[in-house]
Amino acid sequence: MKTQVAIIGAGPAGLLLAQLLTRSGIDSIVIENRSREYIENRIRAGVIEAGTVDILREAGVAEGALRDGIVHEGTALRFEGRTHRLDLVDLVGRGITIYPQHKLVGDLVAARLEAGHPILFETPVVELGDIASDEPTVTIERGGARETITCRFIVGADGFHGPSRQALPPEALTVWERDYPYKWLALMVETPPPSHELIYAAHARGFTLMSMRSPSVSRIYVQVPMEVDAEGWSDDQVWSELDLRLRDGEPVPLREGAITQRSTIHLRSFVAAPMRHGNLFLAGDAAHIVPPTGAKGLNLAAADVAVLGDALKRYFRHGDPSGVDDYSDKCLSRVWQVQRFSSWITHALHVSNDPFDQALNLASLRHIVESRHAALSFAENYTGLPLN
Ligand code: RFL
Ligand code: PHB
Repeated sequence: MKTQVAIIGAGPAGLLLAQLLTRSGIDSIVIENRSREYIENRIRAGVIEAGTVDILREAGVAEGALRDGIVHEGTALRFEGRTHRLDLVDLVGRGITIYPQHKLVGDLVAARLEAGHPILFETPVVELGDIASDEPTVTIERGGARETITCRFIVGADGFHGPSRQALPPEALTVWERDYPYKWLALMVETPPPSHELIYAAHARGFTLMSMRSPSVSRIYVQVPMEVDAEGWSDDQVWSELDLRLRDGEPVPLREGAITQRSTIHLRSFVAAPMRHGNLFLAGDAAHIVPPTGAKGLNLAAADVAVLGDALKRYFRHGDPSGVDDYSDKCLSRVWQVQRFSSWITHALHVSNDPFDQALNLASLRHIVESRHAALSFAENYTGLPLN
């Protein structure tokens, strides 16, 4: 098989890039380890930035998000028993949209298949070859046999655990990592969200995030001790803990409902640079991870591929290599801004064992609700920094 761009991974990064390339008349093959059913049901992110909606629009795949997405003009920070609403639209002229990542993945898969372009599902990439050459290769495994795809560029959009980053010589890569001493229990709950917008609640017992997937389904993240696994707390324990965290001062009116899905999330920051080596590009979680507190992972993946899509268009259509040469630096400068925000908001909302740090955390939350300048900075980052 031969193509212009071999894309490893049918997550948001790989599928959106493929769509942008198709719109520019560039041929690609998307290779995905998992089944279509699996990726269309994998529960992950829920918040998309206004800038990400613009990228979806440009790619011709915004219909679902515009039709079924829930637009939020504000968001709330809760601490010391009070819920403080921040009017994002008033502050920076844009809000955020709640649209489940797996639905977006479904939209992208449908758009690609309807246009007659293939996705090789249930096909693991087992090797990347000749990445320094102008004809790099991707080896896949199908039906027990190995096949090779030859291309001009490989894009590793295969997430944090994929093989692409590992294909770089170790000496070519610099890695920055931080594991946070925090763990979340992520729940899908059949209960109406207690507020029509999100609530980020800091409490001495731990952090809680009240998000949603629809008017009748809440997505709730509860900070739990590191040793608690997905089934570690009974439903009763979950509800009594939520009650303790949300009832003091001005209580959050949360009704109990059936917990239909549980998982746990470790909070981590990670950056690998550069995001290009030879003719292999890394995009999305393959190159960077942010703790989910700031709702940025999916949006960073979309920003990467918007830059890469444009760069590849200039390369293939006009023979101009400047975009592909700038790709890594351009993305990384924004990635570090997003790391800064995600790391800061993670610290600010979680309880620290160090009393001095804990007092600083409360001071930074108070600063946001007391100073319009601080609120503006929060809103600018939370709703998404510009691409350029
Ligand atoms: P993905 O989505 O992990 O996709 C990578 C794909 O590559 C495939 N793959 C392979 N394919 C072929 N051969 C191989 N050898 C392969 N190895 C792997 C995988 O099967 C997979 O399909 O990476 P991508 O595209 O970079 O997208 C990144 C986002 O998925 C991620 O950043 C977000 O989900 C993070 N995130 C959030 N981001 C937001 O912007 N807003 C949010 O509200 C938000 N909430 C979240 C989140 C992540 C969460 N979890 C579970 C980590 C909430 C959660 C709970
Ligand atoms: C989600 O709904 O999954 C979500 C919302 C806000 C965040 C993180 C995740 O900050």
